[in-house]
Amino acid sequence: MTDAIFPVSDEWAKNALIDDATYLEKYQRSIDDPDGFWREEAQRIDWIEPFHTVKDTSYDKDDFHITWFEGGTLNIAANALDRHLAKRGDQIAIIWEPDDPSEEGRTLTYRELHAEVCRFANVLKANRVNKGDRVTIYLPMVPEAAIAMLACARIGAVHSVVFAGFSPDALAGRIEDCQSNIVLTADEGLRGGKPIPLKANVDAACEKVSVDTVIVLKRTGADVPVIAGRDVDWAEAMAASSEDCPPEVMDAEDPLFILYTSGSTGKPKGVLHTTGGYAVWTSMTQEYVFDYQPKADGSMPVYWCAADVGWVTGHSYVVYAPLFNGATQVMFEGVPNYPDHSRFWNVIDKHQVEIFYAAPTALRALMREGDEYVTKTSRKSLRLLGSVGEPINPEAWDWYHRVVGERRCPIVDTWWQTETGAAMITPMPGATALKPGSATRPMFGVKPAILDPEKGTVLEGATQGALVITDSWPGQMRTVYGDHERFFDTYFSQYPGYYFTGDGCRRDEDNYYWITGRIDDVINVSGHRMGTAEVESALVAHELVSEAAVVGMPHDIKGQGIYAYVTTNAGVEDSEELRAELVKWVRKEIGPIATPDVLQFAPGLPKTRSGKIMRRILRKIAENDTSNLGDISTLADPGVVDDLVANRGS
Ligand code: 6R9
Repeated sequence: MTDAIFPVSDEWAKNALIDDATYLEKYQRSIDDPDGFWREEAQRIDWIEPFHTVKDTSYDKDDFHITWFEGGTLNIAANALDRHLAKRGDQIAIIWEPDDPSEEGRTLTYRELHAEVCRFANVLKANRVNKGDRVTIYLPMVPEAAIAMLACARIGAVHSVVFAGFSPDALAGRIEDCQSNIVLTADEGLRGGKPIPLKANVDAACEKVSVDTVIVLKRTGADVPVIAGRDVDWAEAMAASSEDCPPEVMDAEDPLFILYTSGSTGKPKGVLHTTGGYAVWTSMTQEYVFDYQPKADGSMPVYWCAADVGWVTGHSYVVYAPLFNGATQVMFEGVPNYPDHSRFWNVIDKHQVEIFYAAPTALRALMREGDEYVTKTSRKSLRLLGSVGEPINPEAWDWYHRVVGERRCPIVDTWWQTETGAAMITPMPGATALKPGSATRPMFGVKPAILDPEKGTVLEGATQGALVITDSWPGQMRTVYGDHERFFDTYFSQYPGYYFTGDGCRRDEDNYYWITGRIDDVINVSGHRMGTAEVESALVAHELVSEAAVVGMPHDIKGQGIYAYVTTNAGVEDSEELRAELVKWVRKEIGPIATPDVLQFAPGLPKTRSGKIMRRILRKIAENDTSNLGDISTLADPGVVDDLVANRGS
């Protein structure tokens, strides 16, 4: 199965923007002459002032800097909206599909979206938001989430979108870290028919951090308390606001957004992206990866990226790149299994979606329910499928290809990260022969290398090791908000001169790349990153817990699950009640995605004499691979291992 190769079909090779020869030629040029290549690609964006320097970057510690398109000025919202008005004013930009299919959806043309964004930009201004201020967005998947993000970009405010599934504590931490004075939220969210108490969560977060303003959108109409002097009604503010809002002139390197992501140390990092490079990079990748071009009749194919705006995929491939490229896209509020397991495919039929982009975890969950939920729908409109968030196992790839796409739709398995802004290693449908489970070849301008993880030396040819990127690309993150040193330390110190991705990778004889998963202390749960340290610090924050160690474990649906080893305080009785309470505690501290799948009480953890927890052993036990635990002679107390194996949880 893993040796299978799916060549590009004649039809795709003929009609796609990029065929194989073009890919090879363009890729080579992007590496040999980055300045020339990017100068040309940058013309896809409307600049107010042209840039004078394409690229000025160095990963050296003493001269560390990353600058793209210096001297250039632009506005992101104007690129997403204003410039389309003449030609596409009446074209639909967003088709909003609500959680409940019996509820009426909404469509917004480019003209309508532009008007809403301008109006909301004025609402922000009226609430004292200035250029450079941070705006926290805690909204469900409704058009207002995109409107809010674009409104920030229009006035030069920096948005920080917090996934609406995060807990009040996680929200408070993010508000505090970026010193945001304003939160945009809704009364409630709706997912799979269940209300999510967003406003109540914001109120709870605001008991820990104070903000001046909370703008509240009515989504369900639930009765939520209004705090006088702080809370503002979204619709009322919009009604009182003008549609006239000239876009702010932004420098190429002005911040666009902060998005928090988990790393291998405790606190989530505020990944900061800037304006010019991000615009060029996301727009270019969306066009080539999804072959996004007008159809024969001049209309744009309907595109659907099923990611939530709370994640980077929702930033780059729902809000920004599709709008830069004049797309018509579906924005989906719901979940794949509500009202039943056909929902994705019904939405595809309803809106005649041609390009569909989703995460392996959702596909695996649907695959388990049987083919009938798929085969009873038409899906005739589909031409291209995408995958993102984690390695797609060959079984899920095969199902996606054979059952969902009826063998006629290529699958673009796009490897990238919050930090990279957009797709880095990915097929292009007209250019790349596919191998199930491989993200295939690098995007233009991306120079991957594989290093020996221990020695840091470059490994050539078919090999396996740590994946690094050799040079900068325009959409690279620019800093960790408020902690530039942490930016350097996290990504550039381990292997000097390289950007270290944190991922392991194999390269085969055809120079195809196969991502093998994280090699740092990050777990990928359903495509969402969880730092083991984050879950550990939540656990030890409980008064009965003295120590915790968290590792990933294989999980059929989620890809990886969370396995927690917990040592309780002396004298505490380990019980099922306590286990349930600790699981609930983690959900409350971080959010449901951090829910431990297994929580094992451990009287002791395997530690070296210097006190370092040997995670390698804990991983093996979690994976139920206990026949060969490797060398445990350096443990301070090898006896603890027997106990852990004997009491392995499941
Ligand atoms: C876009 C996004 C990044 C991590 C990344 C890697 C994993 C993402 C993947 C993939 C294999 C793919 N990952 N896409 N692994 N194949 N196509 O997911 O960003 O949430 O920051 O996660 O996800 O481990 O390092 P982010």
